Amino acid sequence: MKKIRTLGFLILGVSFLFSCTEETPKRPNILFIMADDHAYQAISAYDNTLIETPNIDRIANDGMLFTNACVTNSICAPSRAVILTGKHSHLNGKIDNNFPFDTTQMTFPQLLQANGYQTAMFGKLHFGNNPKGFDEFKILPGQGRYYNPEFITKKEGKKTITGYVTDLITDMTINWLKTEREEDKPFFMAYLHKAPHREWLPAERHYTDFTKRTFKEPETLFDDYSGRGSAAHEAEMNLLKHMNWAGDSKIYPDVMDQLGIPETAGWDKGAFAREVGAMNEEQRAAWDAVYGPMNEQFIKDYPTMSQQDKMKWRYQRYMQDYLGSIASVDEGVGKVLDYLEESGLAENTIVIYTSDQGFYLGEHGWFDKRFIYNESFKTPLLVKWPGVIKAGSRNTQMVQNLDFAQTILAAAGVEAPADMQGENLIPLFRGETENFRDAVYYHYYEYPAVHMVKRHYGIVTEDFKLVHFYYDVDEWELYDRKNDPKELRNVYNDPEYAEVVKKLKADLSDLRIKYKDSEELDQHFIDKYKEKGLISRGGE
Ligand code: SGN
Ligand code: CA
Repeated sequence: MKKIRTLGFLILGVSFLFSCTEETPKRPNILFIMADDHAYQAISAYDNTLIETPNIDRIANDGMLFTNACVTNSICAPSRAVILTGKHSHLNGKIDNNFPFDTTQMTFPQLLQANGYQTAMFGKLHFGNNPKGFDEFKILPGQGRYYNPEFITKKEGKKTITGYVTDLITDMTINWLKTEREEDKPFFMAYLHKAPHREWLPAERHYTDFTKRTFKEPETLFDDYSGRGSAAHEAEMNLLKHMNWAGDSKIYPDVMDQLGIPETAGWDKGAFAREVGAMNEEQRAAWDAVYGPMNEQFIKDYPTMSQQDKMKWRYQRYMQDYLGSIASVDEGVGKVLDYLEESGLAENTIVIYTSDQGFYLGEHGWFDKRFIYNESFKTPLLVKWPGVIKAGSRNTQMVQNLDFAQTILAAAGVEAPADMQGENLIPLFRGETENFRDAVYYHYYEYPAVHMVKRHYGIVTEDFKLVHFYYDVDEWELYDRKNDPKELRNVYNDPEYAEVVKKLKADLSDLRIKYKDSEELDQHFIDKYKEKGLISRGGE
């Protein structure tokens, strides 16, 4: 009798197991695509004034475009640390590009791997140490190079590979999907582009087309920062004053000498030598064939150019190379999406496209990022998940890169550690928009450092942005996002906004408590910074 009962239970158990596997959908693959410094203004799904990105747009056409996605700390390595740990910078400790990432922390890829996912990472990580939780990786050391870059590989040590970085990363990604993917496991792939990070070198096939184009100037190109505090005035991100002539605008060092143009920064010509100097003879000849005539023209024009002409010229040169380097990112994304479709993987693969932060494309006369102001605070986010996200949908809520870890873990059916601080975005994917946060917290630290953007933290709601700049100043700014979308008027001292300031200060204080940030921690990171004697150039 006992035996029969046991057998009965066994059969029941086995059939239950089978019915489970029949009904439970296969766990989704996850393709996480991130470009470095890719502004939403340079993705046509957001705005096609500057460039068409038909392939990146496919993700939004087949899925969801987030129009209010933002970061918690607008700079490269800290953003990546927030993404991997699901914790704000003050808790994961990677407050800027210099402090090392504490690798004893739990990151979501480790959890995916431990729960049966096959994991791979190709491209730019920028941590100073190797990623944990990956079966395979090939990453660039630090910032990496555009031409003939070196890679740190998990299995073959360091390798220098001939070619153009964006295309190499794309090839590695597709190659892994084709030849190394294990059919019986879901995968997590981190496909991470260096482009369009400074010094913005396009692929050869885009030189001619992009250097001929003229781009629409932003309305605030000649911003004088009146109506704002000392942080905007003192930032060193101006296209005319702070962009390198050789390294960024690609004026040959000897042409600078001939025209008597001094280096902008101590590494101006050095950056040119590092990037353009890494080309082989053939690549260099192709580059010179286009950038040589551009230099010739500049020699003729420069002596009669006004300051305003120079600013306009700088903007066009910047956009030609920045957007030119995005063209190959878009092509690469297209190839990977095509492969997913051809192989039948697309149906059960979540595709996420984002950047480590936003970027200024001449707005306020700037390049670079760091500020809580819109162009650097916001980040692109496009997500496709067949069967879950309705094609062509849009979400306007305040989602953050802080939310990625928990969202990805939830999609994989893996429980997120209780100390992660983000939100699971899957209800938003399904179109359920109730009970989601209505304010986000932001904190930037890397100061004094390259670009000289002061330390600040703040709260952002759909309607307002309240910011506190500290360390060597004690200044507050308030922006009315609805009535002043370009953020040109600090209304902090305007009596009409006194109530708003009072309420937002209280909310900001609550957010600091909620996320476990504090004045003691602000001071702790200042002390650590001073101890190290850091004046950073951004983690070379
Ligand atoms: C380098 C760049 C900076 C940039 C930092 C950080 N200068 O230092 O413009 O802000 O990287 O960028 S460069 O002349 O050396 O290119 S980040 O994306 O890695 O945070
Ligand atoms: Ca970046």
